[in-house]
Amino acid sequence: MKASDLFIRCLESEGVEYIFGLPGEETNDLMFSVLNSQIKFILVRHEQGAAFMADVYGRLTQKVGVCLSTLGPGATNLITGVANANMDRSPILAITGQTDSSLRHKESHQNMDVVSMFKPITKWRWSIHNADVIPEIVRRAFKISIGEKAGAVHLELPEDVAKEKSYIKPIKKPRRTSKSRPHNDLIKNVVKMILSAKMPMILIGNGCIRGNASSYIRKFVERTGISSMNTFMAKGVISDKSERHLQTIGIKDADHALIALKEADLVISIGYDLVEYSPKNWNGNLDKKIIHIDSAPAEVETYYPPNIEIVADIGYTINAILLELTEKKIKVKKEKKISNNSNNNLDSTDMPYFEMPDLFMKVKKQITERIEKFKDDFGYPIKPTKLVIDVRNALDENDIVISDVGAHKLWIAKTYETFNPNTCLITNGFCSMGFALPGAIAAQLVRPNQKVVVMCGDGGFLMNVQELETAVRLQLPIIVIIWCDSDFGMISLKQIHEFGKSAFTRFTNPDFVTLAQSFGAIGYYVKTTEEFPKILKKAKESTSVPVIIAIDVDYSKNQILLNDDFSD
Ligand SMILES: Cc1ncc(C[n+]2csc(CCOP(=O)(O)OP(=O)(O)O)c2C)c(N)n1
Repeated sequence: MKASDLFIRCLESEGVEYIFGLPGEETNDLMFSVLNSQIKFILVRHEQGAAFMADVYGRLTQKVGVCLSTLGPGATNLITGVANANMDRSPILAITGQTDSSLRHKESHQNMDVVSMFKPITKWRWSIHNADVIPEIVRRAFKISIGEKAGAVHLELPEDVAKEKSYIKPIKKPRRTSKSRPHNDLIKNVVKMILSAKMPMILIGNGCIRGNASSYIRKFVERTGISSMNTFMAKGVISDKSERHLQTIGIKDADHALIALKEADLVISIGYDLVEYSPKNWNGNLDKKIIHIDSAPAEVETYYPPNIEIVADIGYTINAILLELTEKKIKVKKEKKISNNSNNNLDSTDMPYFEMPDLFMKVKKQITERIEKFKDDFGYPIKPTKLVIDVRNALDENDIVISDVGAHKLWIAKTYETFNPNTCLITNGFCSMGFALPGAIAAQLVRPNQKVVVMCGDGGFLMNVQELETAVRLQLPIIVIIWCDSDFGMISLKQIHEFGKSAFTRFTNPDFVTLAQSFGAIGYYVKTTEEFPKILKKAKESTSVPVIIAIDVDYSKNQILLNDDFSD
């Protein structure tokens, strides 16, 4: 078999459905191998878009998303998206072409050491030197990418190697792999710590989404009464409707949830990635006990010294803790009868049950008040929380919102109520602007029956606006809501906070309606707040055409994102 065919057969055997990419001369053998395969090639208009699409594909499917570019400039264009996926723990494979091996050692057209460029932004990378090793290398790449913590891998296939012949067959991936179970002694110690805590708090991170642990954690919270909160990238693991859930934490000094977390004496962190939110913010005095539960060991960090570290499957671990708590039949706090609608045989009345502390109740109330404060405010430009609540009301629980990066992201993280995992996607590790529009294309491909809504700033929208053509070509009815302020709002906010004025952040916008139309999309510029829900309703009716909705946003209260006393 020709090496490029073998490479694509190997991807098929890994279950790859899509390759997002933009070809060059050096990838042409691969392109014709894809043409003869089951894999769909999604042509993009900039390689960065391809990497963001692979990233969101990886987040939603928990399979490796694949993106492709040519050598040199194509590869460097991929880099931002690959770094984003890697830091946000999304499994992706980046494939790049390369010049003929006989030219590699000397100055030659577009020849650069791409593998070295990908070193700091991938878990593993390799240049394939002969056809016979392709099955091993591809299998290895997929195994490393999906292994916890998931991330990016990179493979380079030089032009001449792609034309070689090989008799080697693809290596089959295992049908199932075992998950590690926690050690019993550690579980006993965890239970002792929980039982002696006065104000325990569960801190939920993105590892719970990757580990499909939502149902276990919901059961745990319901049975024990322990309050919880999540990071930006773990929205929906616990429903924001849960009365003990203090929703989203992640703003440095100004965070409702932080007020509560600072008072907790025990933090049970589950699938928490430090890249999202530094523990210094909540454990600056080093006064917390910490139980670390994750599928990977804890990062070494001064402000995050776990008393107990359990490295095992999150679901198994939570179940084991619940079982141990039940077996102890210790009634520590005032016991309550609590609903038992889950599927194991635990007797809920035997569980120790934590009453919600007054402070946590107060914080939950303030969070709800904040979300709803402007729900009937029809001032224009629209208030950020009004915009968010209108979008929430327009969507079903399983529809997907994808946020770009900027001040709008903080508003969305803090106030977009999320009820299920992977229904509000935020990039919060690498935080690259321009993520949301390409990401929505991948989301709509894998979730054709859910509405997919992008919320982005007017800055971030134009960073990957070219992918609107991809969305139109693929007939994807994504909705893009552009928060307009003619400013890199997040940056001017920080500048004004520190320097008293802003510099080099203002710009002018194109006419978003004609821009949308020129791509073949539908465009609206919402000019009154009353109109917004009506336009959203109309936008939802589109079944095959992307809809762009631009709306002016009142950013005058953005400073509360930095020094929030929550009275405003
Ligand atoms: C690719 C990239 N460039 C720069 C930044 C730094 N940055 C973070 S937020 C921001 C401003 C975003 O502006 P806009 O998209 O208009 O959203 P807003 O803050 O106004 O809501 C910038 C420049 C970044 N995160 N990513």
